[in-house]
Amino acid sequence: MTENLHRNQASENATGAARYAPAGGGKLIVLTAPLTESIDHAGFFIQMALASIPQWLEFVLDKKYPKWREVERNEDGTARYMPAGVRVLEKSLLREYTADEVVACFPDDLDKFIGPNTRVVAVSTHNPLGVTFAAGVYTSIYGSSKEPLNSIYSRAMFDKIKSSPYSKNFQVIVGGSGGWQITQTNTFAELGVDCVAEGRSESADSLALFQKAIAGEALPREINLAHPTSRDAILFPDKRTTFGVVEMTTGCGRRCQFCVPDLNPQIDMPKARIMDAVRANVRQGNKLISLATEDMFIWGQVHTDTPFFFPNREALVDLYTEIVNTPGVEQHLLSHCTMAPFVVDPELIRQLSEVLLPKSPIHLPRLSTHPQKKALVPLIGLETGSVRMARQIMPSKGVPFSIEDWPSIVLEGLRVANQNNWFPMMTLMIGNPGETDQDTRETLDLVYEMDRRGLFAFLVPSIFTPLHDTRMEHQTGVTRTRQLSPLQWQLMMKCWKHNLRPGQYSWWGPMAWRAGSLFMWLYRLRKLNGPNFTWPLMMFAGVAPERILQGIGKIHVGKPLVAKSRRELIASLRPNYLKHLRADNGDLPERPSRSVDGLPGQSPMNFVTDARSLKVLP
Ligand code: B12
Ligand code: SF4
Repeated sequence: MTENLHRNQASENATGAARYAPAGGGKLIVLTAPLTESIDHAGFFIQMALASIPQWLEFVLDKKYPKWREVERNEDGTARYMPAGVRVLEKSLLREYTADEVVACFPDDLDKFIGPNTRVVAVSTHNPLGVTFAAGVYTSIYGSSKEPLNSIYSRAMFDKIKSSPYSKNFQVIVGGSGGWQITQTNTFAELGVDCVAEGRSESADSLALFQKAIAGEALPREINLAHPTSRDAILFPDKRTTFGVVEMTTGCGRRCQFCVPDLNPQIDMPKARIMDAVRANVRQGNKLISLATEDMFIWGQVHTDTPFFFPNREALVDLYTEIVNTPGVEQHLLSHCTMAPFVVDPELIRQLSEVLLPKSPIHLPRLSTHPQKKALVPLIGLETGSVRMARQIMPSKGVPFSIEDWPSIVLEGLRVANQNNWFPMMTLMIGNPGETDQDTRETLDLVYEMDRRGLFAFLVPSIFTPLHDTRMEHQTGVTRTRQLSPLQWQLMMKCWKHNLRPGQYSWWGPMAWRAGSLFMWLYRLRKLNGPNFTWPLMMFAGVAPERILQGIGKIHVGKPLVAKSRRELIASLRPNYLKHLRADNGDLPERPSRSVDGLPGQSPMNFVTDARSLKVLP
């Protein structure tokens, strides 16, 4: 390595800065991530809030979580926990460099590690500028600035790196799923970033990039790093990660047009390696584990003889049981999944609830029937209630069922979910390219139908964001909240009204919301969001019954939906899918009168009835 040579250069370049030199001259490679993406002690939701609210509302977080900025450090000042992306990158670099050359620290501690010896400062980031979905939208509703808190803290971190007295000696490489935001906004110079790397750090290209930076060679502004194509090539960190994140799968397979993670190969990680990473987290003091995935239900069913959208019940229950029973794991949080598996295998959901509820840190006293009022809150994409729009942007979202049945899949899946104390956080996209008022009306119909049936999910609407590299990258929909139509605003506000339902049992709850929202409207929001916002806000505030607001033509009250039951959805399946359904869930069709697709006529005996007929666990 050319390290010594460069250390000499460093001392020349940094003469004026020598007095700031950290002990030992600093580290060759310093890894970091924004504080707002590294904290984990206040729970998943604080990070989501940080990604969505403007700076002037920071006091709310400070009040609720007065210690949210306090993070834990190891004795040497390095970070005790870091986002999983930093940890995998660290592990990847440790294949080539020594533990003394690579360090991962919080932004506040950068001065302790960046010194004359430093050649690379590598930043991992999820959402540095807050331009992704469900982030910018809420700041633009509530704030004069469009920047969410997350972006303010990321910019402060970049400023700190840029203003380092040793900045001439090192190059700044940014990676992680939010790197594209820097490329797309062309903020390289402003943030002091030399290179944005897209892709995984395990690849040979990634090591070559670091070698180049260490050799002092100019880096490309943008580079694509290959994604491993096999499960064995994925590295698992043996250090503690933020939220105890351990990778479970990559890719998805449902091929939604707007989705970034779906562009990655569909891989499910070996159980043994997941468990090693779980134990490593626990050893280092983490009590919380969460498996990172786009759809937890594909795990154990990737590249098998069964299509991935028929979950491998035994494998999943076994994996989660072992995780939550690992000594030291006190809490477990779900990340992402999809809706159709709730309809495909309700018994899987029941069994997972038994395993997972006792370790869930989430309590929803108004909703849960669990003795301790625990609940499971996975993230699920609802996106739209319009079949026309769903067909266009996510034709396979509901497989094995047809996308024509999307509203029924959502209602039936949510019924199964709620029955088992799962209250998902469901994202919706408003202002998709080509979205008509009729599409918005149909989404409103679905949300009203949820209410009518007493179903509950936390509905998180956001404005369509064309994410880089996706199949919709070059399409534009609504780009600013002021462009939203009255119906789109109504959908946004109806979702939030629905979300407040469980909080409205007290006599004072609805009154407080009414008064608060009217005050906010008078004080700030009517100017910010324009006239289309007025009546949706009045509906949200409950100034008059919705029927009256509809009568005077100001809102659309959702029509009752006739939805298919589980039995009817199953009856509509392609016949060759029926063999993958489990008989213990019921609702299977009786023996069809004739054979289809050359298969013998099905009777319930032909369906999978017990674990012995299933594949070997991964
Ligand atoms: C767990 C998770 C969360 C958790 C925890 C996040 C955390 N800080 O640890 C929570 C729930 C809090 C969360 C919140 C949000 N999330 Co999130 N989250 C994930 C999830 C499921 C896993 C992330 C992960 O740890 N993966 C495992 C690690 C190993 O992967 P990685 O970080 O990508 O790192 C690899 C490479 O990127 C690369 N790499 C990483 N860093 C670096 C650095 C360098 C220098 C190099 C060379 C390479 C490199 O190497 C690593 C592997 O080798 C992903 C989906 C996914 N499967 O990735 C979504 C995802 C990243 N989240 C997303 C979003 C939108 C958000 C929110 C904005 C949502 C919201 N509106 O609230 C917030 C933002 C939070 C914030 N503070 O700003 C999107 C990002 C979309 C995008 N591309 O912009 C994703 C992709 C989900 C999706 N389906 O679209 N999230
Ligand atoms: S279901 Fe979710 S993860 Fe899968 S392709 Fe669609 S949006 Fe992406």
